[in-house]
Amino acid sequence: MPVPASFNDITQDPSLENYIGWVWYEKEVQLPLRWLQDDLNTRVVLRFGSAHYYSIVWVNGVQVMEHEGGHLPFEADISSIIQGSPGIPCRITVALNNTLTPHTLPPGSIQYMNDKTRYPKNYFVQNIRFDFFNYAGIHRPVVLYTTPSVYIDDITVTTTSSESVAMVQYQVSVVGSTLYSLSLSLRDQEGKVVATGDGPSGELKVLNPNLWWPYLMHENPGYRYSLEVKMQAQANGALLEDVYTLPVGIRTIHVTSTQFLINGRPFYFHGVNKHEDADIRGKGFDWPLVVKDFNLLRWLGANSFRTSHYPYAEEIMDLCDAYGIVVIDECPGVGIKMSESFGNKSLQHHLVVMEELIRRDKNRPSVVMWSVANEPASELPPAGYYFKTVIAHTKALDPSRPVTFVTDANYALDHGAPYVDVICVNSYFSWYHDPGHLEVIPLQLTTQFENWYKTYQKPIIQSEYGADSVPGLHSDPPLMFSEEYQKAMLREYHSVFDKKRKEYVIGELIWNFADFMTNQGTTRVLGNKKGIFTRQRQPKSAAFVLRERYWKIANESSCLPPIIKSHALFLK
Ligand code: BDP
Repeated sequence: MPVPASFNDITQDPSLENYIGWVWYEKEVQLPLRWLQDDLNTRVVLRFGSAHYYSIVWVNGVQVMEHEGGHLPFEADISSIIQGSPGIPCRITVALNNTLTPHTLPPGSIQYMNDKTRYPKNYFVQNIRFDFFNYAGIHRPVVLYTTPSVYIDDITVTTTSSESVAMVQYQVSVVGSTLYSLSLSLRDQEGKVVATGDGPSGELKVLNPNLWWPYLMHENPGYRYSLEVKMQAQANGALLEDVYTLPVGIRTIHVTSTQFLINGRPFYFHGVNKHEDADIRGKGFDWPLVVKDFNLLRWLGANSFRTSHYPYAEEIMDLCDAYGIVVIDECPGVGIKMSESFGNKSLQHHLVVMEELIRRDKNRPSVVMWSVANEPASELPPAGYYFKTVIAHTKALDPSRPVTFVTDANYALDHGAPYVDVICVNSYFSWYHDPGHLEVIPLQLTTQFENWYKTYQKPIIQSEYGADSVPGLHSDPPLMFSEEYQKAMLREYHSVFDKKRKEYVIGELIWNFADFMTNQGTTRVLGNKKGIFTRQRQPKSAAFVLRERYWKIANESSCLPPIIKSHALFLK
């Protein structure tokens, strides 16, 4: 089985496609001798970018870690197992289980079909309350890396700025000894040192800072300084040195009752929702696909996306930082519909997942808001305490960013909305409601916005809207599933956005960037077809409508410099 990849679509075996339960991976690697015997001050770490969902890992038969949940990294120090026996290969064994329970994220449940007249013995299905295909496997790269035995474990950076001066606050944690020294230097993109510091926490002052700006808001978006953190320590009679270089974007975020401000300027999200999904590889990380998607985002004039409905690969996030693509970073809290999923066990796990996500992405300038869930049953009474707690925990971990969750509940019944900073609302007028009736959109969408704003006086993002279209299917007048219908639906939504973005609507994210695989069902024709690109990343007619709109919005803002309409991807 290739890694990284989902296992589901790789073989010709139909039972693997929908397999639920344990799968095993195993690989032997030969480690460099110097890791094993020459230098016992070397710490060897085994790291998984992500695996779905519950993982147990052994090295040479010794269990080294277990981890609950996909989409986020986990790692273990394996030095004590491999050191001292040079010459023996390092055997890595992984057991993965993709069974979901009411307390996992996302939640799910196993249902045994006991009617012997209709189902074979022990027949069961896994019920899930989200539509994307539940791919499983080792989805992201697995690496072995080393640090000294005293090492930099974590760095936290936050920034504040005015026009002429910025402050970079840092905190560094070192593990392995209390006797160490730390020195820091911040370099600009020319390599010039602009500030220096020392010690585990402090502040760096940057005069005339180059701010991190979103794509299409500045001629040089995604500006990042390099923060070099150097640690020195004495251990076992040796001088140990660990150096980590962290890209740092200087930018500020503020939310008012009507605006989302980046560096003090109003930011309008004109972007997409995505999925990690492609033919054959499923959710497996794939560089060519990732870079193709960034080219398409730039072509489209999209300045943002939401990581619907789970954290995306770190490599994707790195590109967002570098190109200035603004991210609403969503945890895997999708399909939280059962009342058991609002209990203490689920809540505790949700808090841990937010800790893991924030630890991974907290230093990313592209991440401007956390989303703790998508379309939970937030009208259920326990949702109030549940979201109050998850959101308070998220804010305590990261006071620098606003927090939201994405709702499709009725504005008057939503128990989670009082705790969010920005209202993110999904609606499918003329699709799931009043199918075929495009003419209801203006009234229903206007009412939706006005009800939410009247109740909360918070800015609103239309975090999903869309219609399926089968590429190549045409119909005039527009009928559902044709490319014309998808375009007509977009235009109806856009006319309302254009009125309301003058007031308090601060963004629009199409559902979806590309077609994606789903569970089989009577409303899905080889997957969800709401993409403006096909699953193979070819544009449907709707992509051209959106492209014209996004470039128009980007160019109309009077405070912006002339935008260079470059559609090529220049690797920085
Ligand atoms: C929304 C969900 C999204 C689905 C979409 C759809 O948030 O995950 O794919 O509906 O049905 O409710 O297309």
